[in-house]
Amino acid sequence: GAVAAFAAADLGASSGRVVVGRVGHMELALTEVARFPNAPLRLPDGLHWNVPALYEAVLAGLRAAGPVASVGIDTWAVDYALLDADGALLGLPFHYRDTRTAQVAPRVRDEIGADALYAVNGLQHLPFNTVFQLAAARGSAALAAARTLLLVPDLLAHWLGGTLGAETTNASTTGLLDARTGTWSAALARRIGLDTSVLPPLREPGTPAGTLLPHVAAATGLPAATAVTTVASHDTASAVAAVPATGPGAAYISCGTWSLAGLELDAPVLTEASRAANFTNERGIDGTVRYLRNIMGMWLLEECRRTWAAQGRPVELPALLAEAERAAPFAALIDPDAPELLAPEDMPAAIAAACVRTGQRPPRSRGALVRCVLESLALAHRRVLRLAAELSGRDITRVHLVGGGSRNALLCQLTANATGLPVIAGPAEATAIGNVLVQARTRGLVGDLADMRRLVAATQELRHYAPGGDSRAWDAAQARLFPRGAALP
Ligand code: LFR
Repeated sequence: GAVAAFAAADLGASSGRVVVGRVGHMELALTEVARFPNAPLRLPDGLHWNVPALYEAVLAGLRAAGPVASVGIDTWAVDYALLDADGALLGLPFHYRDTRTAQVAPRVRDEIGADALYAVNGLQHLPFNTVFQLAAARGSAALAAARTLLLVPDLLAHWLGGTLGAETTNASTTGLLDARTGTWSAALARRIGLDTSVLPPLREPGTPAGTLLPHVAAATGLPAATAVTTVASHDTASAVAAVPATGPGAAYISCGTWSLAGLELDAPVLTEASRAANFTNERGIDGTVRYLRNIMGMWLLEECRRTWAAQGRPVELPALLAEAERAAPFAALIDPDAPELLAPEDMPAAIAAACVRTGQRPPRSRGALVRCVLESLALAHRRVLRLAAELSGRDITRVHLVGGGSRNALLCQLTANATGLPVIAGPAEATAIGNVLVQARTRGLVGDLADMRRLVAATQELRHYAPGGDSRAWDAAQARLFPRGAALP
């Protein structure tokens, strides 16, 4: 049968990679050809993404990839670039962890009305949603000069293939997309003073986005006829597309920098209860809804390691996890979503302070601290999945944990124990796989979403974790950490 190769450029908040995926009948094989760091850049006006450096790394990755039928780009969500009337980049995009939106977001939410906002965009309130970033930028010179707003993967696709568009899964994270119709909400854009003409036409995953510009072909050694394909450009949407779920009852946790825990639905849930529980309705491929909540995720652990390394006390992950496994259970628990953990200078100190603030003794070793983080994440997974089931009226019988966190056996087991559900871990590279499969589908190499998932299930190595441990101890821990249940902090 036919086999073809596709390049997926997948950029996460801390690293990027270029992966080549070969897809054929019952065949899906991935090779990572490049991996590079994505370090935020602090400039006098705030925290930014170094997008030219990322673009350069993508070009180098494509050179290493060799001949492919097409290229697809996905990245984290919400962050945007502005282009002026000449198509030139108006400064580096802000990083979503920049603190300038902290005051603006609640103000804008209250001005518009939290319920009015949710009724239109169906989004979890996060201070960095694009709508709040744009409200913070209101009146700025860059916004005044802007003719086009591009989300980060759309910017990179523009630089590769020359086309302009807003891919829908990622556009759904801006807060400016109507959750029911899937079209830009001009009314909401005007509410924050945004000239709606900067919003590019929407485009669906699986649609063409041109072919490589001549200088891109020259820089990568690829033929100029190589296609650029619009994929599910929000990394989480690509990851969810590659969840190897077959049949009903499956929930997912896309676990990387963030843990995105929830369900795939046919229609958004826009009820008051859903809003109060701060659930998001993001768009998936083929008109699906990603009904989920952001949980702070492996960021907590990675930031601890970064801080320790900067203090001259680096520690390898396997050693750290082994220590955490030996540490006493339920010694200290934190709410992973506490706002002060979004971007602290010193994560171990911030976690210790969170323990003190809640009347607990801070962990006294690194292993104990990591145990606290992982148990707290497992409890947050449990709470969010139970809420998702309740708010959507769906039953959950098993949990698919995909992304880099699926390599963390302790986190997988703790999540199984906390939820009382079997956890099926993997693939770790779900995002790149989802990116590749959407490209393969446009070439007819794989069928619908269910076919894509069957292919992942049949070809990728998955690990199963049965729930164990003392379920009453988890119930008690849950009551201790989240005494108000679904209520917001
Ligand atoms: C995960 C992710 C989340 C989004 C966050 C910020 O990588 O894309 O889905 O909420 O990053 O963009």
